[in-house]
Amino acid sequence: MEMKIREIKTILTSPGRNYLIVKVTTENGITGYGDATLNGRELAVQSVIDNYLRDWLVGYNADRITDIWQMVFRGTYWRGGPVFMTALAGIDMALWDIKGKRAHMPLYSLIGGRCRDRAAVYYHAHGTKRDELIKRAKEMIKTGIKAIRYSFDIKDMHDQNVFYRQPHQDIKIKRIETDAIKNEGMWDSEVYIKNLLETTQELRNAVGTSMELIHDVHGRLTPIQAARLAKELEKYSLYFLEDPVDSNDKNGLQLVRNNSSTPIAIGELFNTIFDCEYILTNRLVDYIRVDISHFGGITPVLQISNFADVHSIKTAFHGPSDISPFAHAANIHIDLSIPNFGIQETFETDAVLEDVFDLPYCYKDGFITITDRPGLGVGFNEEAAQTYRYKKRYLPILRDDMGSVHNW
Ligand code: KDG
Ligand code: MG
Repeated sequence: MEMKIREIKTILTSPGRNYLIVKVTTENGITGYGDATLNGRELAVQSVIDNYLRDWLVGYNADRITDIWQMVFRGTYWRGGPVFMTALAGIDMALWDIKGKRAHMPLYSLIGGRCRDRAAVYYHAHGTKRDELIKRAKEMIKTGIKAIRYSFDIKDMHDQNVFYRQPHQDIKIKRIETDAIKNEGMWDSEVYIKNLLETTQELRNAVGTSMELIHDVHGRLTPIQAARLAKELEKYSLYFLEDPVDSNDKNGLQLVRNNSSTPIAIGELFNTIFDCEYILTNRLVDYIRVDISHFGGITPVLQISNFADVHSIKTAFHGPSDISPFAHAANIHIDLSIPNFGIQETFETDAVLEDVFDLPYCYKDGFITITDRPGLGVGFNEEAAQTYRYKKRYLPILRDDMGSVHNW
């Protein structure tokens, strides 16, 4: 069923934080939207779409999603990389949105139909002090939340007060630069490991077994440090430990695996199926958590989910606040329709987001469901989006006590 692409447009908006949205319109006026947000590199992705993909893809048949995906990925020789794959993801999601709108079907129906009624989610819980984190976790249990990713500011990083921060949270950080959008923090892995073990013990004692606990190391440890940590954490029964080592270090991951039974999740930095292949075939992880916007979109995420299933590995797709509701909705449609879904990462939605996006999903008792609106099901108010102006912002940098740059 031929239906040509008439227009491809990018929209930058910042309701609470920056998002890059792709809008694809067909010759008969059907519009589809996708997420092409890459935190800190939004303008680079926008340039790939506006200066390269747009003129090329206009005139192609919007129905042929796999062919367009193959053409852009395989056909262009210089494949991969986060900027390019995020641009491709934005287009891919918009084309699936169009297909759903044409068929009058939600995405989950198009890709095989529901396997389940609702999907389990985990939220972020952060405390600038340990008792704040524990208080927060207890409050979350009362609201029905059943799983959290916990993080905290680390004290005593060389006696320099609060240094460490999660980049997506507005907490105090030492500013080395005067420019408000460039931040540097200090990192000491041994201080971190000690703080993490103490915090995990207190948190587990406080919440008992009524809450699943997840921690994200962000690849900041050496393989031997990560192996020691994963082993020590066994007694607290984490749901999973995320990115214990640099995700490119497959042998490092193997060392962690050989030394501990703490479940492992990895994947948000991967951009192609080839980045995951060794890890999945060798069963080095229990959960694959690729990011739909940085992995090329719905088409390759379905492929990697099937590939993981063959190896008895479940999914836990990346779902932080720095990807837009189009990506979150796409995640949820997939969560509901693949056999090997594990858990979905999410965050507490800022009300300002709903000035721009009409969300089709809703959270209840630690689970998420989605409406049966066609396509991705997300409403987008373009006029409102224009009023939230893009603000340039860099991701922070970590240094050790010698001043050397540490893994992010
Ligand atoms: O932009 C960086 C974030 O996406 C990342 O810090 C979030 O690690 C993350 C997670 O697991 O959600
Ligand atoms: Mg992570």
